[in-house]
Amino acid sequence: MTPEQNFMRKIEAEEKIEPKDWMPDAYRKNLVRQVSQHAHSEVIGMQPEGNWITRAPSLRRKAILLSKVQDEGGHGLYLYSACETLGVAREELVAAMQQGIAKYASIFNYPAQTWADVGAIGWLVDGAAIVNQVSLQRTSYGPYSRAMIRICKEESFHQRQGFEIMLVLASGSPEQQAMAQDALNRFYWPSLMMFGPHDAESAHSARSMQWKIKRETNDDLRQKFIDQTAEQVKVLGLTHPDRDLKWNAERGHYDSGDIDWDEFYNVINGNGHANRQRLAHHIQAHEEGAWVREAMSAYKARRKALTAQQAA
Ligand code: BYC
Repeated sequence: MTPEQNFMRKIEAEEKIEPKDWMPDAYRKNLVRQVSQHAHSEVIGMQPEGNWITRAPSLRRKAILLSKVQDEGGHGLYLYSACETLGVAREELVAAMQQGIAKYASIFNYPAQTWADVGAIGWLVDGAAIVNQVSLQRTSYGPYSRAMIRICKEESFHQRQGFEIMLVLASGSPEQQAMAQDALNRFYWPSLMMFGPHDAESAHSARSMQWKIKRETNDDLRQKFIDQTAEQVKVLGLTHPDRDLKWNAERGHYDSGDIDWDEFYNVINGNGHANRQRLAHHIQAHEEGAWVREAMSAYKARRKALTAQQAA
């Protein structure tokens, strides 16, 4: 059996591919692309909500938000580590993102303007992320799959805290209800875009499905999210932003209106509301953190020298 045949045998038998296993170059490259972009999304995704930590309306809300934003940073770190097992250095990955070569999820280029936006992000953005990530728990690459299992546990808490913020606002004063409705209106469509272009337009899907990097297509996952969100909007008593949303008994799913793909491509090509600000902020934080990385390297070198001295 050739290494390629053995690789495909494992994929078909639902065995995980591990870092030291043989894998086609294109599989490795595609994984580095997806996993690193996933990591960048987690880290850049800290910014819209992070901006609200000092303005959260109560101590309880502040503690929860602080912890949620830290979780996202942790997700980024697991994912960078998973990506490094494919033979790339974290510095390279971060540089590609900072230079605008590697993408991150388009949703994080939308600003969080009100406290209700923090609720909508937890509910819809983490909600969309979970739908996708639950299926990625079964991805064929072992380290990515294991990172997803842990991340999903934390994301479900994030989604619930967001929904609870929305529930409180939606059953509050007329001003609070209007704020919740406005956040839903602005975040609903960009959340649908998180699943990527339609399957027919998706450059990587066919290959990724064949290699079981992706387990469900962009459109199938988006449909799951549309269906679950339609019911949640009813619970909140808000008006659904999609006027064309209609239950289709034959399909057993909701039919929905068209997504504005021009907006999607405009945002992923760097022209969203906050693209420049997000990257500038990341670069600044990265530069300010240089001394931590230097101190860690110096400490590691000292430990190594000490161990060598003791062994001599
Ligand atoms: N935004 O061939 P396609 C979180 C790009 S964060 C930007 O369908 P693929 C959270 C795509 O990369 C969790 N770009 O690609 C954090 C490709 O460009 P390149 C985020 C997008 O990879 C903080 C091109 O369009 N989750 O939960 O097969 C606070 C063609 O697309 C987007 C993940 O990252 C987009 N929305 O499928 C709160 C999930 N969509 O690379 C919450 C992991 C597409 O050729 N990623 N593009 O330059 C995936 O599952 C897949 O990569 C995607 C896209 C479904 C996103």
